[in-house]
Amino acid sequence: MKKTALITGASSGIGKATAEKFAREGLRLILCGRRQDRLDELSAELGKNTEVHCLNFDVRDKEAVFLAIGSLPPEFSRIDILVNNAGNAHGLDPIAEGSLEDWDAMLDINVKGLLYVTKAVLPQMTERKAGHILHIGSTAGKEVYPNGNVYCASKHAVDAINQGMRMDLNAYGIRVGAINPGLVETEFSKVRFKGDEERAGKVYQGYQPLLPEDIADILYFAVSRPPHVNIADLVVMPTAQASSTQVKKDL
Ligand code: NDP
Ligand code: 8X3
Repeated sequence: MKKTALITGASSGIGKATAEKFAREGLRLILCGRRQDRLDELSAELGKNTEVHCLNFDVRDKEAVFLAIGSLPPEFSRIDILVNNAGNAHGLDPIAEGSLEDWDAMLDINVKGLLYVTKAVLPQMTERKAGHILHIGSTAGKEVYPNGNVYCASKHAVDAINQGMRMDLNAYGIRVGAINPGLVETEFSKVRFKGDEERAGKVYQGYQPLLPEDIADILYFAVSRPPHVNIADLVVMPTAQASSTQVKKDL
């Protein structure tokens, strides 16, 4: 039977590439994000291959999250796969200089938003005793780097939530896992540096970063394993990267 996947943050980067990969593989899709024009464009393209439904909500807004997911038409209301991908870094400042707005954004989106979406999707999974939840964590959830403070904290929280959720949903047979990428060239650094394209571009210069498609392929690998196989926690970096602070650059 055709599976349905809900992807948060489908309007760019890893989420968009995942939607494209899943569509090529014939999954039914629920695309989530705030930029409606991006969602419309992607939906029109992927709609040539599969059924697509778009939901526009800010993951920080818990009422909007529950309203949107509760409003799904019957053909999309059985969600087999949830990809908790929406998130970003905001700023890269020493703790004494960090902005409260940036800290709120990272904790509210990357941690609380992920929880709200999961809470809204879970009841039909626990009822059916089936489902698959994949979190996009980060190497920042495995190690802390200078000035990464709150972003790293948010991704360490995702790591803890991934482990806790796997334990709590074990009795239901629901698969829970995380893919933790290192440096992937997306709009991530543009958002982190508040639109400064030059500074963002430098993050990916002098080496081959991961592409969002590399992560999409891994996510599809995870969801296409037989039911007894759960990719619980996977770290993936560009070959040029050895840790958050060690990247071999040819500059
Ligand atoms: P992008 O900036 O390209 O994509 C981020 C996505 O998240 C967008 O689709 C955006 O959609 C969505 N999003 C952001 N804030 C909100 C919000 N408040 N409500 C709803 N959706 C939101 O970056 P990436 O693709 O790189 O990031 C995806 C995930 O991957 C994030 O969790 C990030 O932390 C993680 N990651 C990224 C790495 C990298 O190097 N790029 C490495 C490791 C992890 P919209 O603006 O339309 O709402
Ligand atoms: C994104 C990768 O190294 O900027 O999570 O934290 S990094």
